[in-house]
Amino acid sequence: MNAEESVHLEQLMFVDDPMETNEPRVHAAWLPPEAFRSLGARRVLVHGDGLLVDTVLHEVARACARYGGRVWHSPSWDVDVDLVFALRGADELPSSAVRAALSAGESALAEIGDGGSLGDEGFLLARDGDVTVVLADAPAGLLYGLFHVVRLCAAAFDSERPPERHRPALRRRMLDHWDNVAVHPVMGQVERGYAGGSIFWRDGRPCGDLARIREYGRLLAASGVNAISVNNVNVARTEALLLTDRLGDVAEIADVLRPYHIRVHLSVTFAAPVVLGGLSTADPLDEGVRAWWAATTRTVYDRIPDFGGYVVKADSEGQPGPFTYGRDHADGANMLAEALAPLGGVVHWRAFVYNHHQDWRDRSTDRARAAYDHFAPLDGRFRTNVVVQVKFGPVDFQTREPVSPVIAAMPATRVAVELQVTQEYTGQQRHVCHLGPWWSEVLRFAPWGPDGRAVADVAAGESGAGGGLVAVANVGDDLFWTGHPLAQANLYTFGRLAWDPRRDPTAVLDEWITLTFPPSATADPDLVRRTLHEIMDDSWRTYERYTAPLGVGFMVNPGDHYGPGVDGYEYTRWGTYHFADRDGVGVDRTRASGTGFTGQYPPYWAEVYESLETCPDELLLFFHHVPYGHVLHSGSTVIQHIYDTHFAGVEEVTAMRRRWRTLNGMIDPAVYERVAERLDEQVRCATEWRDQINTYFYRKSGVPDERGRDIY
Ligand code: GCW
Repeated sequence: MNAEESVHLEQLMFVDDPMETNEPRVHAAWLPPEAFRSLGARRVLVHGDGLLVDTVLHEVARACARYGGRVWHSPSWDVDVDLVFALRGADELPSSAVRAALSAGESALAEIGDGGSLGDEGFLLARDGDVTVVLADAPAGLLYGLFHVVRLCAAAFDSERPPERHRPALRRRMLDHWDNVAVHPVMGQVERGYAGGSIFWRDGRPCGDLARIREYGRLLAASGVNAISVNNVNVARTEALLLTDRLGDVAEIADVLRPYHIRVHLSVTFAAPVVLGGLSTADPLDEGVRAWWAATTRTVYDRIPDFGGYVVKADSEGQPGPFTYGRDHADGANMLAEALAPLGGVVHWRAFVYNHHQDWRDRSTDRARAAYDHFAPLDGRFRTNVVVQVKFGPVDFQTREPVSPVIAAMPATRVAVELQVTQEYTGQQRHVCHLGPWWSEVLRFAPWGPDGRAVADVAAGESGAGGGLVAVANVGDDLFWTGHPLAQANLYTFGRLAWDPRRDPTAVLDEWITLTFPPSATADPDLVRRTLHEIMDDSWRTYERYTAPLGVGFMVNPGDHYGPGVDGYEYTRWGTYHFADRDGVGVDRTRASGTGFTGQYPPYWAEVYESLETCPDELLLFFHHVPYGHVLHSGSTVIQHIYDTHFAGVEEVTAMRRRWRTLNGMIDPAVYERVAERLDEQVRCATEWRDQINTYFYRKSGVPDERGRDIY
């Protein structure tokens, strides 16, 4: 070893002591130091160069410093190792042992691969005798390979482990932050945020905690997320400036996230040429407007060369858009796409467009129809770097909705599916509501019928050209990142399902549990694992049971969307109604007698949803208005189902709380206390839901509960 190498090694062994003072003092989520024990006790060689390889090196060095392992970066002498991370195509190493391991990796790849390419982000993990080999074509693959080794713990070093090749199913795996730069008078610092302030912005300025943003990037990389938008899709005056005067603030975030392979995107206002550029119009067909966007976009890329692109909410809920100029969404999106195309960027154009000034007396307007009515006719008109970003359901992130028909209606368009990790309608991170099973159902749904392609296939697109998966983030400056510590699992699960939408959500949850509550640091790991599964696995269905019944949706308090408000939206302009009267409840969306929404689906589902006989119980009231005595496939009547599920839901929440209490003293007391507190609130709120819903429907229908339980 020469002197220079030895200095380098010293640094690698001791850099970044985890106790150093700039370490963010926040909960470690799914990357506690303990999760790195197995890796950190090994002799590790990292081979290759570049920013992301440095990140791998840094991570390994940190783990080794803690757990006694060693790390080398492309050494020029022979070393004995347990684990090799290598970029294919990097220079040959003099070490014969390492050369042998690498060539074993290559042969494993030839055996299981299809010509050997691992892609931009993929990696291979294989065993060669006593050595584990991780190979990648590109540095990002090594980074993802590193976190795979962390997840596997000791299993990564199991000599019997067959070779595995991993590649993300979706190219873009993106989180949208609805964070405001300036505090919004109604929505606050983070719109629909339930985890404190923003990690990016505070009171009109960058919040300045770059260590925390870096830590966030690290967590996201370990889950598989590779893109992020850093401000709310509702873009107000201060936020608009991020595109120009305040671009430096965005660049700073991009610099911090780059080592974790996360590209930064920006939500922009369609009116930017007017509000920022001083032009008299934002007409997308105006030459001056196009030139303004082109020049502005070039400036963005000068500053942030790997900038991802724009996110746009246009002509929706009061945001400006092309309608003002008599243009359509394709005109608007294509103009931005034209500015971004030469620089490699995309525009995520949201399809969440509907009339939010509806008259509740008007039964012909149906909010569920709106996105399809606006966008399906535009299929084929969008440029290739436009991604139409569609909420997974036709209404608005409800606990239960059918899948949006737009997803199947735009074969000539790149479509991204948008999920909501922030729990706006699913308990606002005060309730345990693990959304993995719900997202998995959505991603596996086959819009053309059971034998056809799934939603995940549309998001993936032909040879990876789809729009990907996007979700609204649930993170804030809270100590636990997500307010409710168990809501971290939703964030983790989003990333993992975006990487592989076919994964079993229970297995993903299990992975999260192992990382977050490492067995080696837990008194009774089996009990902890079992209890968390009992509490979380079915918690989305539990939440569904005590809230709006049978897919009818909403019934929340207007404004903040928390807690029961059965008629809260019934006579408002927002277009979300249930139409309950003394005889029945539900929205008739059939072609035969209703709004015709069922006709927006391809034939298979159009028929299934149209007919009372075949419509699935859980969506019955989304598609049909039925009498309270209507008998469900389950054999129960609608009214009895409402009573039964609401009583059951509260019992389940009470059981969750009881189970949680058995973990007292077994896990981090701060986590224990925070969850315990939130479960008290969940029991209170679920009880309120149960009693308000049951009482409402009992008073409307006059039908008593068969089992004579308390209804008021
Ligand atoms: O669900 C609704 C929210 C709005 C949000 C909107 C959207 C950012 O209540 O707060 O605005 O969706 O998706 O644009």
